[in-house]
Amino acid sequence: MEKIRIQGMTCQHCVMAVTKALGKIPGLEKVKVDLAKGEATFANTQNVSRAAVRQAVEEAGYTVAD
Ligand SMILES: [Cu+2]
Repeated sequence: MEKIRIQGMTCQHCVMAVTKALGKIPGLEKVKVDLAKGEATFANTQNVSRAAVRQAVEEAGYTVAD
């Protein structure tokens, strides 16, 4: 599993939005977003680049923290 830190999530709607954004990326599976920790974990089955993951999160309106 890979883990990213996400900034800007404040409620379950944010969690849903990020979960949906990541879930749309082919090759990302088992997406789980943790609001309290500000983290998303997922199985990256197709070597999706960090940049692509970051872009999806940012398009949903949130920020990936390195
Ligand atoms: Cu929210």
